[in-house]
Amino acid sequence: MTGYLGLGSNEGDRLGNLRAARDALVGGGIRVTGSSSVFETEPQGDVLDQPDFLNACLRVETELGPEELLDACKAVERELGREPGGPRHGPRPVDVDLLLLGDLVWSSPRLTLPHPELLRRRFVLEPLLELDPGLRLPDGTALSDALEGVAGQRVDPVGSL
Ligand code: PH2
Ligand code: MG
Ligand code: MG
Repeated sequence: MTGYLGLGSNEGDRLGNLRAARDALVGGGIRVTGSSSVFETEPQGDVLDQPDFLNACLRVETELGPEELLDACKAVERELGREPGGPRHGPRPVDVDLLLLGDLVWSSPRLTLPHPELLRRRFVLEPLLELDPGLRLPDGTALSDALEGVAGQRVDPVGSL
């Protein structure tokens, strides 16, 4: 199945952290088939007073189920030095979010698919649309239709992953 992951970092060597996360994801049933550009982005969410993020997205191919893929993302976060239980939405060396997995609609205590914030965050829409301009949610919503509503969020391409 094809999945999409969001990478984010706003602590330490931000670009190095994103690259290390991509490298660490490979293997264990995950193949990376696409990497977006890297974008410098202003913080969104509950904590606005924190450093700018670097964000990027990956397209992956996997036979893992959603909870197993989430486990793999969390393992990479821990491997790269993120302490579990930090403030929600606060600064982090690396954040690996599962955004979409095929046409799966999923809701469990630890995982909601598609990612509930996806259409409200320009820092995931821009890299996802760069990877696949025609990408749609399982319900048919085109991601490109959401861009207009988030145009005010600062997201600047800064290079390649
Ligand atoms: N991640 C958050 C909260 N806010 N803002 C930006 N720009 N980029 C992020 O990756 C991000 C955020 C929680 O995971
Ligand atoms: Mg996140
Ligand atoms: Mg996360």
